[in-house]
Amino acid sequence: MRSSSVTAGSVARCQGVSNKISIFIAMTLSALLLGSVSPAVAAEGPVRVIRGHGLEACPRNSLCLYEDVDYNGSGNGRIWVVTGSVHSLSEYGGNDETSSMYMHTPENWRADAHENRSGMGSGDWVWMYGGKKLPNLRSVNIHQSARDTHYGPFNDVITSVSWAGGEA
Ligand SMILES: [Ca+2]
Repeated sequence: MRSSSVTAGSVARCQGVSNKISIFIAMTLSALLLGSVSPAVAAEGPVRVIRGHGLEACPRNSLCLYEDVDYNGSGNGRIWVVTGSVHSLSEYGGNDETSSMYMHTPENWRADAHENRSGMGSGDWVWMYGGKKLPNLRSVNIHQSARDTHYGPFNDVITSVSWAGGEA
């Protein structure tokens, strides 16, 4: 009688423990799924928007488009972190906003920031290479193309990015 009640108690305890383990596993799995799915989706897009200032705010292997001059100064302005070609920054609230840029990549990486939609056959662009810094697009006048449509400062005109990237 005594031994059977002990056995029953042990079984009950074991079931309790196994239930707790099941719940723990379920919670861990959902945490892992949530944790892995969200960043993976975000990483697939060519642009993500962060806030901050300074060159150090720009993640490695990306082109950073700052909404204000001097890499947003000391403010908490928007930074469009570009890691691939983007046809229109307006999808990310970033059309005609960029006032300074930093290409935080290895030296041999390339990207072009266009005043119009890339591939539309018109407009000027700024050629960026790894390490290139442009603190103030108000003082940048660029006429690299025979099809220039813009003759003023290159401030607040960038619409798209053609990303060539490179080997890390
Ligand atoms: Ca701006």
